[in-house]
Amino acid sequence: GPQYEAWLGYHVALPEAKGATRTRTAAPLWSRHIDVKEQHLVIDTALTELKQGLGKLYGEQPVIRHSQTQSTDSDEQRKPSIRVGTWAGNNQVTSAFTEAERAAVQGEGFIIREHESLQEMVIGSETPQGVLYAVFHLLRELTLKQGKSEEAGPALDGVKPLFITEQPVNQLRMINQWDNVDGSIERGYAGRSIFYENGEFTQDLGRIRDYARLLASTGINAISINNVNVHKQESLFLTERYLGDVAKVAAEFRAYGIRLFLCANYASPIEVGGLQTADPLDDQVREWWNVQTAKVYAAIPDFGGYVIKADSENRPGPFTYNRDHADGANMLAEALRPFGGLVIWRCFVYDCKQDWRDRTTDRARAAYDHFKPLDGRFADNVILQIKNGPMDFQVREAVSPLFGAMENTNQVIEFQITQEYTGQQRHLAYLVPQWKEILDFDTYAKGKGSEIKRIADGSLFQRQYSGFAAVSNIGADASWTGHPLAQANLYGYGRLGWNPELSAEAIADEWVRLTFGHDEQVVERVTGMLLSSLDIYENYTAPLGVGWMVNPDHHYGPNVDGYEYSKWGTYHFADCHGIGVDRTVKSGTGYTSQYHAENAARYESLETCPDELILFFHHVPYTHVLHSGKTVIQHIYDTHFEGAAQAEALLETWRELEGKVDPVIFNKVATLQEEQADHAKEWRDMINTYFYRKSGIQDEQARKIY
Ligand code: BDP
Repeated sequence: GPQYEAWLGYHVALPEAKGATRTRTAAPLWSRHIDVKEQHLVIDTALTELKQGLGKLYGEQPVIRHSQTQSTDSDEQRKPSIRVGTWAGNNQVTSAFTEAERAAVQGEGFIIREHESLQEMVIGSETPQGVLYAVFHLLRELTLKQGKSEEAGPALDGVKPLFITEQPVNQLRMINQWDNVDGSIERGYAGRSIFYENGEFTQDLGRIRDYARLLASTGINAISINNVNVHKQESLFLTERYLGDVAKVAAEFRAYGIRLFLCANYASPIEVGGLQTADPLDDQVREWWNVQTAKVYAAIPDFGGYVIKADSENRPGPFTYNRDHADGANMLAEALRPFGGLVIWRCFVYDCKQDWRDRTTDRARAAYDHFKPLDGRFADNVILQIKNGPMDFQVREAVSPLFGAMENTNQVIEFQITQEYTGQQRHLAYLVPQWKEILDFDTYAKGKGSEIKRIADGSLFQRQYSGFAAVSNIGADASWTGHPLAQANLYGYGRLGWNPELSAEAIADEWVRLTFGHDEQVVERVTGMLLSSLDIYENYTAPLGVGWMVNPDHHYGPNVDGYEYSKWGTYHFADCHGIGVDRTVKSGTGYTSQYHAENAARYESLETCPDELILFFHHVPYTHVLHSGKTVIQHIYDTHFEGAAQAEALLETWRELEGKVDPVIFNKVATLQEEQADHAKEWRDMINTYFYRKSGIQDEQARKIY
C-alpha cells in the first residue's frame, strides 16, 4: 500500500478522467525503450527501477534492449529510447556528452540529458552506483514535473528538455541501525526489527531489499546493521555463527550500491575469542582481529568496516588497559587496511557514572576533552563519528565544538533520525530544519566561512574520508516509521547528505508531492505541518536549550526533575532563584572555551548569547530579560501555552485533509496527532506548574496554571 511504498509510489499528477491533455498517455517518446550494454549488478537494479518507475508514471513499461557488443546502430535506428550506462561500459552513452561534461562528474555523480527532439534521453556516470542514483533522480524529477507542469500546459508542448548534472557533496552517506538480534531496536519507535527475530536473521530478505531501495533512492551508500551497544550475541556476527547471514544481507544492500558495516564489540577478543585481554597493544589481540577480519572479508569482499562505541555507557574500550582511543582505533584500522576497510569510531564518550563533582565533569565537555588531544594520531582509515551536539540529540543544544577542532582527523557528523528526544514518532517533528541549522553553523576554524557542512564534507581540511551518519527511524511498522510523516525525516536525511544546500522547505515539498501527489491543498497543509513541527515541539518541552526534562530510561513525556539528581550529568539546576547551566569560563565549567574565539565570546557573554541557548550556557534568574524582551519565566509560560495550542492546531489542519490522502495514512496520522495534542497539554502543565512553584512568579496574563 501507499504507506509502504513511501516516496516511491510515482504518482501521476492527474487522474485520467480529469483532463484531456494531462493523462498517463503523455509519456515522453523516449520512455518506450531502454538501451543498455553492460552487465552489472547495480546497473541491473537501475534498469529494474527505471522500467518499473516509468511503467507506473506512464502506464506502460518500457522494453529493455540489451546489446552486449559495442553496437554500430545509428542513432536514428535506436530512437526513440533512453540510453543508460557508464563511461567505460557504454560508448553510446559516453559519446552523448562532451569530455568536459563528463569530467564535471566523478564517482557517484551523474549526467542526465534529454534530446531536443524528446526522442532520446541519456543517463551516464563513471560508476554503476552513479547510474542508479541518476535513475532515481530522473524518476523523482519526472514525478515532480508532473505536478508543476500543470500550470505550464500540456506535457510535451513547450517543455524544456531535461539537463541535469549532480555530484554528491558528501562521500560517506551512512545509516546506523540500532537493531538487536533478539528483534528489538534500541530507541526504535516503529515496531520490531526488519533484520532479526528471536536471535536469528530474518528470512524475509525482501523487506530488507525494499529498505535498501528506499535508502538508495535518497542517495544513502553505507549502512551498519546492528546496535552500537554490541551485546554478547551480536559479537558473534563476526564469526561463523552468523557470517553467512550477514553476507546475505550484504548482498541485498550491494544490489543498491550500499556497503555494509558491522558494529563490533571492543572486547570481542575476550567475548568471542577466549583471550584474557582486549588490550590494543597486545600481540595476541592484534592477531585475533587480523584473523577475524580476514574471515569477514572472505564472506563479504566489499565489507565496509567496523563501527565502534568504546568506553561509553558501560561499553568496553581501551581505557581498561590504560590506552587511549587512538591506540584502540588504530589497531582495528590495521586489521582492516589490507581490505580497504574503515574504522568508524564514535566520539560519544563520557562517564555516565559521574556526578557533577567539579567544573571539569560537565558532560558537554567530555568528547572534546577526550579527543582533541588525539588530533593527528589516528590512522588514515579511521573516521571519528561525532554527534551533532555535545549532549545527546536534544531538541535544542549547542553544536559539538569538536567540529573544527581536529584538522588532522577524518570526521563524519552523526544525526539521529529516530526521534528519541523529539516525540518518538508519536509527535510530529520534522528534523531537517535542525540539521540545516547545524550544518550552516560557522565554526570559524579557518576564519569566517568554516561551516560545519564544509567539515562534514571534508573540504575545509581536505580530508580523505568524511560525510554523514545517522541513526535510522525504521522498523517493521507498515509505514516503516510508525508515524507516516516521520518518513520525511529519513527521506530528508538522505537528500541532505547528497546535497546540504537543499533547503528544508524544498525537501519537504519534494517529499510531500512524492508521497501524496500534487493536490495543492495537501501539499500546502502537510508542508506547513512539517515545517512548523520542530518549533512547536520545542515550545512545549524543555525551554531555551536546557534540554532533558524527560522521563528517565525511555525518554518519552515530561519529567522536569527526572534526571536532576542522577549521575548522568544532564542537569538544569533550577532552584527558587534561577535556572540553567553555567558553562562559561568566568564562573562555570569553561565549556565555552572549546569553541573558536568568535563563538566562544558570543556564548560566554549574556549579552550576545542567543536566546534559544541561554540556559544551555548560563544560569540566570527567572527575571532575566531575553533579547526578545520577555523574562525567562514569562518566556516559559508563553511558549508552553502557545506550543500546546499549536499542537492542537496541527490536528485540526490534518483533519481537513480527510478524503484527500490515503485513508489508512489519514487515520493513522489523525490518531497520532490526537495523542500529541493531549500530550502537549500535559507537557505544558507540568513545566508551567513546576516553574510557577519554583519561582513564585505569576503569569502576566494570569492564565490558569495547574
Ligand atoms: C543515546 C541513547 C542510547 C544510545 C546512545 C549512543 O539513549 O540508547 O546507546 O545514545 O548513541 O542517545 O550510543
